[in-house]
Amino acid sequence: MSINLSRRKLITTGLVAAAGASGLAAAAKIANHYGLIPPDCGGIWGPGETLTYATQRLLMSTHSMAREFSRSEISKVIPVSGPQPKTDPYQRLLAGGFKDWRLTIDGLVARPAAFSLDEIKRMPARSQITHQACEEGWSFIAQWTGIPLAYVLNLVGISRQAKFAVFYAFDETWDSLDLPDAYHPQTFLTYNLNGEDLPPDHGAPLRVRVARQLGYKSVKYLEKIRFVDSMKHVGDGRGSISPSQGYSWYAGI
Ligand SMILES: Nc1nc2c(c(=O)[nH]1)N[C@H]1C(S)=C(S)[C@@H](COP(=O)(O)O)O[C@H]1N2
Ligand SMILES: [Mo]
Repeated sequence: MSINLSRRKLITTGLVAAAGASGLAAAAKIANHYGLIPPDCGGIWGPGETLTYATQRLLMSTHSMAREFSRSEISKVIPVSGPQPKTDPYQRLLAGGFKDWRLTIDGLVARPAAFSLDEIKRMPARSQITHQACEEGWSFIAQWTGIPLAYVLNLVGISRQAKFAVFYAFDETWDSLDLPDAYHPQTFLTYNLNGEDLPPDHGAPLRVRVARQLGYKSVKYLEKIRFVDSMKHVGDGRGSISPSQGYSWYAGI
């Protein structure tokens, strides 16, 4: 542990020193050596993104926890960003109470699966009362109930080559998490918000909840999770829809 910590400190010091002394590109080189390059590193903010992601990964234990709140702190108003898809097949599934909806899990897994909502609700549930912040400046505290994503990862058996979990939604949104964040104990698949079934505008029937990153990482209207070894050939290769909208793939807070 102490070896790990001092090694981590050394690398971080190196990163920060390099960033100051010879520019961000040198920091990116160090991060690359340790496998800490985010998928969107090629953009104009690339070296900066790398520094943020690598420094967070090295400074914080991968299991450092987001703050949890008490019931009395739950927000009265919960804004919506990205309302329910108006298109088929989402509206058809919604009209049918999501009986025909399945969460597909495929890619680099030992046992690909297609779980129904009932099957997911029978898995061991957990709750968290956490803060969700939108990149546009508003935020709220709410209670989310569902299953830790780690539970599902263990069910399907992630292969050793897998490095990212990619989330696909019924709208055009897609995003990904690296495996440390996918396995993080506060990363949930949730079907219940403040004690009620997840309302359609908040992501019914199932959404991701990523407590340690900005709201846009918490993908709503989930359809599929795919495990891949690289983000290079997924979408435009930058890890999520966010870089094309001016936001970084890694949105740690
Ligand atoms: N599928 C999908 N997921 C999404 C979005 C979206 O438009 N589509 N918006 C994101 C953004 S920008 C934020 S801030 C949160 C908002 O969650 P809320 O609408 O439940 O408050 O959902 C995120 N997940
Ligand atoms: Mo957002």
